[in-house]
Amino acid sequence: MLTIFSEKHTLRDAKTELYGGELVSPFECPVRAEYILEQLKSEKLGEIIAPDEFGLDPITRIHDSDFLMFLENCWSAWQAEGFKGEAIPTVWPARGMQQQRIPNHIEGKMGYYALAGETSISDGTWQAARASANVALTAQAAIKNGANEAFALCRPPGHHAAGDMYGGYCFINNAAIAAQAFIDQGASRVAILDVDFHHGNGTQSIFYNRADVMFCSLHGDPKDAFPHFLGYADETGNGEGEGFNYNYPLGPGANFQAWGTALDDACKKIKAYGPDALLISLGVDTFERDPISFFKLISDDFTRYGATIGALKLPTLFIMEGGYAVEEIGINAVNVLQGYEDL
Ligand code: SP5
Ligand code: ZN
Repeated sequence: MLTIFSEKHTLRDAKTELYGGELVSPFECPVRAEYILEQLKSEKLGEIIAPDEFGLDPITRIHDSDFLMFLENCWSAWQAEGFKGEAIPTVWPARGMQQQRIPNHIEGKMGYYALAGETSISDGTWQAARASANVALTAQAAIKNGANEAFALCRPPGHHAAGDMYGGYCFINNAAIAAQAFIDQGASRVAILDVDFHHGNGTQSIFYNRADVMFCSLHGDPKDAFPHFLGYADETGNGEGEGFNYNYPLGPGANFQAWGTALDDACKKIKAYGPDALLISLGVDTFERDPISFFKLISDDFTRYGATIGALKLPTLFIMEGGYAVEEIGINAVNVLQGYEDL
């Protein structure tokens, strides 16, 4: 399997995450990508290439330009205030407050564009997020040009980022941009299967009104898990998009039996939809020893479900999302790819 990887991921190297009332070293850290890369090499999965530069056009198909300008300028505006720490929001447009007016002050802008406060913005975040989008777009182009599958080793991840919101360690929605690129190049239907532990709220909201991109997500029940405010089973799409969004929320302790049953159902929906391409938002934070999640998948389960995805026999683009048990992240991610290939 062809892998796309950019060394520029290291530019995303925040020092702080707001967790349990403390500023801790971020779970989403550079070594994650290095462990995956090492495992790809030692398992000889195939060629690993650097991304091409696609510019902002495919990104603005998904994200608002004021949001992108905010991401680009946030760190310098924050520094200009004389703040000593990394940029984190402290105020939000909560119930009963103005939802549409974008403040001038950086502290107001942070709250306007942030969906969560754990994710600090710091020097290099924008550059790394741009590179991550290029990784996804290069993998998309490879499939468009005839490859049957590709692995976009994206970092930072993307599935929590909406058209005008960042958070959950995500800034630019790599999967959404790649899906849109398929559509813009003539695909009639694209399916996105999100197997990250967390609900892909950004991807869902981007395509919620559309029938040309189906979204299916297996995740920790939002009653109990981040992002808490989206991902319920009764969110089934809106307008033309009605019937093209499927959520499978699962409770604490879900093992492969429960998770795999949900996966089988999602795969049935995808098969019936008959997409031209399948995107997998590949988070391996479903692992039993993930430090911030509560599913109980073991490493062999990742191989098993890779084969289930492979059985769909669709052109498949794997896009890396979460996974924070860093020592095992390479094994678990590559197990999915090998399960897919060895079918
Ligand atoms: C891409 C991705 O996986 N993003 C996840 C972002 C989650 N950030 C908030 C984590 C809060 C976790 N609370 C866990 C409590 C564990 N006891
Ligand atoms: Zn996740």
